[in-house]
Parts: sequence; structure tokens; C-alpha cells
Amino acid sequence: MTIVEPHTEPEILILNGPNLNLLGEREPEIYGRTTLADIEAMCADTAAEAGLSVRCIQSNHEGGLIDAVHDARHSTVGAVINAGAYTHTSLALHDALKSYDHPIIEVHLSNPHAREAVRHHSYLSPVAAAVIAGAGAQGYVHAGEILIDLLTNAKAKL
Ligand code: CA2
Repeated sequence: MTIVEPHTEPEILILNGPNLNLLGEREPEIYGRTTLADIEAMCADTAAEAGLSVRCIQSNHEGGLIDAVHDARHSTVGAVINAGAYTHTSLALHDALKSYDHPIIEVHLSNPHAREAVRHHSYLSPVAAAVIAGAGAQGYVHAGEILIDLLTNAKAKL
């Protein structure tokens, strides 16, 4: 009898918010030419090097992002999140993330602090262990590396 083991690598949540499904198609001067699928593949490679897997979710809806956070509470070990414009507006997403008891890295392709004042406040930053902004698609890789480093150090302390 062959027993097929379920995949057992711990999972990282890669969560992307509204309009990020359009990456690579529009506004390349701000957001670059890399597609979301490319970014998710880059995150998967980074995670795999550390023996982790990724759960990639994109939603254009605030409730979809909140549901994804709830679903990930007990089944992932950390998260890399670009909440798009909800970064600047969503107290509800902030509240959901407060109930997510794992490290969160906030990431932005552009640097919101170098843009309009409305983008200067983040509802995610108070619940994030680190924030990466302005490094383009590569910022997701850096965010993944920081998350892995935090998880590794946390394990070392046990
Ligand atoms: O720089 C980032 O990653 C942002 O989170 C992107 C958000 C923006 O509202 C934040 O202030 C900063 C917007 C995402 C829009 O994504 C698009 C992608 C391609 C074409 C048009 C929009």
C-alpha cells in the first residue's frame, strides 16, 4: 500500500489587495512590469529555500482580504501583505490582523511616503513587524526573507 503524505511544510500567507491583479498591465512607471503571478512565484522560491510553502491570495474586496486572514489564522506561520489602497483606509483589516498571531511584513511596490499625503498613513504598520516600501517587486522577496529570519529566530528561542 502506498501512503501519500499530505504536504507538511509550514505555509506563509502572501496576501495582495485591490488592483494588484493588474500588475504588469497598467502604470508600469509606478508599479513596474512584473506581474502578480511572477511575484507569487518569486515568493514561492524564497519560501522553498527555507522549507516553507506559500498560500497566495489576491482580492479586490475588503471582506475577501479579512476572510483570507481569518482562514490563515491557524494554518499559516506568517504573512507578507500588500493591502493596496486598503492600507490607508481599512480599520477592519487592521482589526482582523490583530487577531493574526504570527509575524506580518507589510510591503509596497512604491514608496507611499513619497506620494500623496492620503497614502502616508497605514492601518497595517501598527500590526506589522517590518515594512518594505519602494523596492518594487523585489520588495516581496526582501519581505519574505525578513519573515523567514523572524520565524527562524523565534524557533531558535524555543
Ligand atoms: O505601492 C504599493 O504597493 C501600493 O500598496 C499600491 C496601491 C496603492 O494604493 C498604495 O498606496 C501603495 C495601489 C495598487 C494598484 O495596483 C495597480 C497595479 C497595476 C495597475 C494599476 C494599479
